Amino acid sequence: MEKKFPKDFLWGVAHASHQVEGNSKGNDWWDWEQQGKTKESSGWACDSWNRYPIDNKLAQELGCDAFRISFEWFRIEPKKGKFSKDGIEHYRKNLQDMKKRGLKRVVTLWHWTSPMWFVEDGGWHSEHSVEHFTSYCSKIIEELGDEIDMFITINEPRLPLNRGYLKGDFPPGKRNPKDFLKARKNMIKAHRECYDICKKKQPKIPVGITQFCNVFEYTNPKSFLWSFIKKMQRKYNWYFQDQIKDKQDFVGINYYFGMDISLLPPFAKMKNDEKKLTEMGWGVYPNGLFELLISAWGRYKKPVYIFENGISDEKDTRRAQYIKVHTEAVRDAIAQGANVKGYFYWSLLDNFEWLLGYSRKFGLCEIDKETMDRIPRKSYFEYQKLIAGYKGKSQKKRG
Ligand code: IFM
Repeated sequence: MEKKFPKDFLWGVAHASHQVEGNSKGNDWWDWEQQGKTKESSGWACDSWNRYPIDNKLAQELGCDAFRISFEWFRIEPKKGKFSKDGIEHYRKNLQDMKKRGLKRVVTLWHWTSPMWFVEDGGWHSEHSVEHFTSYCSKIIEELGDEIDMFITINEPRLPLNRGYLKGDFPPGKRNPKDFLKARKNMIKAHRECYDICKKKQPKIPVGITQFCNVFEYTNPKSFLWSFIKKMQRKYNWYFQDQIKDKQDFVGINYYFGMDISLLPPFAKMKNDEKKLTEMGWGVYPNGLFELLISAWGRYKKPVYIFENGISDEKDTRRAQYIKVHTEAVRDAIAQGANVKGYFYWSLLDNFEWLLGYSRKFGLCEIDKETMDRIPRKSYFEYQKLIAGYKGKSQKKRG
């Protein structure tokens, strides 16, 4: 089967403010880091706050059509209801620089970090959270709406909720199911209201969320538990999108790995294949992406985007192959009729990987921590070739 990607397919890279900008004094993750809850502090990160034109140039030279970034809420609204002109102008310049380079601007409003005043006012589990978030969203749309091509309100809501309210290793560090439910309800409400705000003020900008998705691989597919687990997997993956299905213009998927489960009674045992594990301990499973894309398109009939897919691979021996097999899975899903419109590699740069600090290396480029120079890895050039190849000619089906 021969199949090209659609002409308007977006090839991209992604990163997020707290993980790359540096010096994020003023948000809750910075505070969490100072409490010693992470391997190390984010510090100056990649200094992308100052070096964003270099990052944009790297994305442009890769041959990307789009760059996914996020805004850092405390830089835009350092005090409740008081917006920073400098913060807004900074992001405007960044967005204009991207446009100049032919990059579509995909902006995430909330990629896990909140201003301290928001946390002190109760955080996501407080009833005020929706009002605070929608006010931030309104300001962004009013001020920067003309410079945004796609808008993601919330990145992977499930992770900060599970980890922040059940496991307690992300801020706000709670283990409280009641607060978890309140926070989840508020996030859903906040997204729904933001969607309406955007549609009123900038109806042309597509709006949605993006979700971290899990896929289970089975070693004994004939087990009676098979269809039950598959059903649970779908419920789990699509919970948020189900709640907002009338308020999303696309379906965003972040996909990294599959989990191999041996259904050995009495317990289902997680059994990732050692050989395939990445530095994150994740199993490489491109068929999982294929399955998700088919499922997302079938369920919602809205354009589907992979807003994150990547591998931590310090020696850079596996990254190019990882991208190759996953993009082939995307191409196959398109060939099967799924309306997939974009693929974003996570990440352009090695960046701050939350609890794990800088010990994980997802970047197409490494960072020289002394000079903050970006050093493209071999896989940067492989991805560049791959994009050019896909744009230029039709490809053979994967083996
Ligand atoms: O680095 C994170 C990102 O912030 C959210 N999605 C998963 C990535 C890799 O763990």
